[in-house]
Amino acid sequence: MRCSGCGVELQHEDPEELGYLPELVLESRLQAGKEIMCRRCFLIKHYSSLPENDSVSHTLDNLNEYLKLAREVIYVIDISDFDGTYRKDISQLLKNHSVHYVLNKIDLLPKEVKVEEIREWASDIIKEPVSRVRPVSVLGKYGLNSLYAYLKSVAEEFVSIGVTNVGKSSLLNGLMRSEEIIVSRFPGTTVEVASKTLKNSAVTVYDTPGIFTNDRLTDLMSTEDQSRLLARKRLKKSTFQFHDVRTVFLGGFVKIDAKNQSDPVGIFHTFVPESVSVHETNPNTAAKEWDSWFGDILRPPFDRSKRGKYRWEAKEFRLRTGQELHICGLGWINVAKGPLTIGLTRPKNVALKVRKGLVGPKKFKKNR
Ligand SMILES: Nc1nc2c(ncn2[C@@H]2O[C@H](COP(=O)(O)OP(=O)(O)OP(=O)(O)O)[C@@H](O)[C@H]2O)c(=O)[nH]1
Ligand SMILES: [Mg+2]
Repeated sequence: MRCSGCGVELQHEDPEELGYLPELVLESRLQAGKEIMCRRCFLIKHYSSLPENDSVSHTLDNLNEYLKLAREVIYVIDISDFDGTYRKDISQLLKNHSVHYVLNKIDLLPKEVKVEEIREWASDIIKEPVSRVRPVSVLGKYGLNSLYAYLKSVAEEFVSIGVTNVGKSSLLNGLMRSEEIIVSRFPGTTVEVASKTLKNSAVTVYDTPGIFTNDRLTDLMSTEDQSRLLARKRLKKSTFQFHDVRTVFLGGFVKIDAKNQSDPVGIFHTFVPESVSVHETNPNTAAKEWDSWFGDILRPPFDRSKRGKYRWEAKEFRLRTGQELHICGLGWINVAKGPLTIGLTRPKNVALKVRKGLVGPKKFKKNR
C-alpha cells in the first residue's frame, strides 16, 4: 500500500526510513475511512513541519533516471529566481528531449512587468520559441487552462522536472484541479515519482522530486529558514538614488557597495522576498557593524549565527542602465540609471549572474 501524499510504499519497521506508518495507526485509519499517509506527509500537511534529521536529497543522477519516463519534458522554473532555477547543468541533460518551459510564480513579479514581456525575455535567454515558454502562477490561478490545452495538443506523456520548491507538485495539482499531491514550503517535499492523468484527457504527467542545488543562497540555510525566506507575495522593491557611493545590505548575506559612474545620479532597484531586510548605510558603518547586525537587523539569517561561519567573496561588476545582477536564491539588482560599479560581497558558493533586465529601465518612472 502506498502513501496518498507522496506515493512511497508504506512500511511499519523503520521510523527513520521513508514511508513509515505505525501498523496500529494504519489499521485505525483504514477502519475510520481516513486518508492513509506516511508520517512524513502527515507532519508536512497537518503540522507544516518535517521530521527531524530529514535527509532526503535528489541529484542530477536521479534526474537522469526520471528523464527516462518520457520524451516530452515540462521544465518548471521559478521566475522569481530565474537564474537559480533555470540551470545549465539541468539543460545539458535535456538535449535528447523535447522541452516545454513553465515559468511559475509570476504573481511574485512587479505588477508593471507584463506577462508577454516575461515570456519574450525568457525565450530570448533560453533560445526557444515563445510558444514553448509558458508563464503561469499556480497560486494566482493564471495560465493553467492554456497550459492544459497546450499540453493536450502536444503529446500524451510528460515528465515534470526542476529544482526543489519551484512548484512542480503544485502545478500538477493545479492542472488536475485537486490537492492530491503533497506540497509544502520545504525543499525536498516530493520524495518519489508520481504519475497522474489529467481530467478529461489522455495526458499523463509524472511529478518528480526536486533536484537539490548548492549555489543558491537558500542552500546555506536550514530547511526551516528556507521556508521562512520563500516569497509569499510580490517581491519587495526598494529604490536607491545617489550621487557618489552607497552601501546596501540585502539581509545579512549580501552587501552591495555601489559607486555612481553616471551624471549626476545613479539609480538602482532591488527585488527580494518580503522576509529579507533591506538596509542602507554608508561604507564605514557597514564595515563596522556587519558582524553585530548579522541575524539581528539584517535577516536572513533568522538567528544570531556568526558571520565567520561562512566563506565570503567580493566581486565587482560594471553595469549599464537596464542590466540586472541576479543573486541566486535571493533576488536581484536592477540598474535604472547607470553605469554603476557594484561591488557585491556574499558567501562564496552563491552564484551571481549578470543579465538583460527583466524589468525595463523606464518601468518605474512614474512612481519615483
Ligand atoms: N507565490 C507562489 N508560490 C507558489 C506557486 N506555486 C507554488 N508555490 C509555492 O511554492 C512552494 C513549493 O511548492 P511545491 O509544489 O511543493 O514545489 P515542488 O517543486 O514540488 O518542490 P519539491 O517537491 O520540494 O521539489 C509551496 O509553498 C507552494 O505554495 C505560485 O504560483 N506562486
Ligand atoms: Mg514536489
